[in-house]
Amino acid sequence: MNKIVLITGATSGFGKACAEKFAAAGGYDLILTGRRQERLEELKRRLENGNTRVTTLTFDVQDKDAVFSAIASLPAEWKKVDILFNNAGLALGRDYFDEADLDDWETMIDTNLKGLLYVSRAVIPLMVGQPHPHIINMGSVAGKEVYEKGNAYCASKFAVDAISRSMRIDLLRHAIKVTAIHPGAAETEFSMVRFKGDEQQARKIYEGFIPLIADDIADVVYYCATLPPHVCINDLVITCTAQADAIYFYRKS
Ligand code: NDP
Ligand code: 8X3
Repeated sequence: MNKIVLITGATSGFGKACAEKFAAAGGYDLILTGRRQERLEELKRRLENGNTRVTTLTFDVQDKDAVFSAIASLPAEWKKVDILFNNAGLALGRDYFDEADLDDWETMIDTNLKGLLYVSRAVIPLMVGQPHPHIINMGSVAGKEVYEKGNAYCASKFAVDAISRSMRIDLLRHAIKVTAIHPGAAETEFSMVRFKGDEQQARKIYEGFIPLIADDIADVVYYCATLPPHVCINDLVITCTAQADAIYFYRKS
């Protein structure tokens, strides 16, 4: 029987690449979620086949009621989740602490921190009792070290680190594996979102080095998710070779 994987933020970047990876591997049915419904529908059309069933849920992870009612609306045959990939998230702005936009801060905290809490609380009851349940949380190198102008984004990812560690302890009694993955710079829509559509600023982030791509992260998520049941990667930091930590890059001019 196929395992059921629920992916938040499946419309782009890491989440989309993971959906493609699990579908290509076979043996998984996918619950794909995000706000952009047309993208979810396109993915469903593309990935669904004789071996992989796909269902979609459109909701904003910031909206507690929407999260809980979307999960509650799943038909009975989808109410057994084996793998939860808490991936939805974003950065908004890159400004000095004393100049940053308060709305940007609210959105990052509401999405990266509170959204992850809401989705987890809504989905964990569907995981308890599954043979080998696994939660994979998307952190960041920004959740391991702070960098200049990272302020609230870093704080939201430090929180993901703390939540992951706390989940690992509190969910021991349900034998739920908890893995946190912390990537460095990866070229997705992330920087376009962070810089609010400013292509030039977004492109500059990846200038002079080869960044990670979404498929690199999908490979790592898949690897973590397919280890033997008694093996759990707790915490995994991954950067491209040109990045040493959250701050140091080697850029070719
Ligand atoms: P993308 O912008 O390409 O994808 C972000 C995904 O998150 C989209 O599918 C988006 O879907 C979803 N999302 C954002 N806000 C919400 C919301 N309020 N409700 C529901 N879904 C939401 O970025 P990445 O793939 O790069 O980012 C994925 C995760 O990885 C994020 O948590 C990010 O912080 C983290 N990360 C990214 C790194 C990078 O360099 N790219 C490095 C380290 C971590 P939609 O807009 O349709 O709702
Ligand atoms: C995204 C990576 O370095 O832009 O989490 O914070 S970074």
